Amino acid sequence: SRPDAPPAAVKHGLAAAEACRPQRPDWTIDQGWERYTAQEHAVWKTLFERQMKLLPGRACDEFVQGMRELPIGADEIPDFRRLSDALMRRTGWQVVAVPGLVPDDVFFEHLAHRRFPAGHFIRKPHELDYLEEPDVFHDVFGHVPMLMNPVIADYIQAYGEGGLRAHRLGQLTRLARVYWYTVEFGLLRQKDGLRIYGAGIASSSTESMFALDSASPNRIGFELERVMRTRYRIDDFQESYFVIDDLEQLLELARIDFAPLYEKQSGAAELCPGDVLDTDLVITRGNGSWHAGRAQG
Ligand code: HBI
Ligand code: FE
Repeated sequence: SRPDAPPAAVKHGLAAAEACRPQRPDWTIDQGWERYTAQEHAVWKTLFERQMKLLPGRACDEFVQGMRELPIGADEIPDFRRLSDALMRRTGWQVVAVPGLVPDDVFFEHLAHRRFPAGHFIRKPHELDYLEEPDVFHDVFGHVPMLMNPVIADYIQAYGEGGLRAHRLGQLTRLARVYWYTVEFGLLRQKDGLRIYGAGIASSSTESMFALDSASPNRIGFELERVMRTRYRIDDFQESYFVIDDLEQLLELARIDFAPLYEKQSGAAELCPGDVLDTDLVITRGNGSWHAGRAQG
């Protein structure tokens, strides 16, 4: 498994972004909606239609509901001003444009103020399934529908506040894992089976099939301290997904003071992404076939 260094993509992203100085201290830029080309709108359409075919029966009800109530469609990259109007009315969130990955403290500062930083660019036609930095499809299609839900809206704001504290305590690695295994790659148990709520899954056609249908990954009941110890992969599908029973579970999470947990865990062993423990609430034990056949990152 990979060492728990900061994700290569994050480092890369910051190096690239630093080359072109941010114009504003909060790293926001204008989306420049009028400047998108027909080809860029067409990439959006390809991605949008592909996901909308896959997500019925896979995405959780809250995701589908949020999508339905937003000005997001197949024909064009959404305009952040219109998204913000709809979000503001519902949950008080806004979408602001950024050039790509932004520094952790800048990211958290936005979330703590209910501003979701979204990449303004869209991936190229030849890299539909490959992303080094979050683009407008990942950020808008994956994240914004969930921000229409009041519970997620509060949870992500709390994550921003917790992120600022964790940053000061030097505990970002542990907090980032909680974000990764919930907001990005979380699964939710619904009455009719497991569903996707994580944006990293919902915005990826291959991973939305893999996460739910493959025999390879583990699916394990979410436990905070377990997840805080678990490394994650940024270069491939996840080896384990963590399942919550309802979104309210995230609200409880948002109320927890993490500082004593960081203290308590300072000596605890780190876990590899594919580890399964005797104490885990295993829903499906994966056979690991996908990652066994691939070079480790
Ligand atoms: N910047 N634009 C953007 N989007 C992210 O998801 C993001 C970021 N900067 C830092 C970051 N995520 C993560 O490293 C934190 O959640 C820890
Ligand atoms: Fe994301």
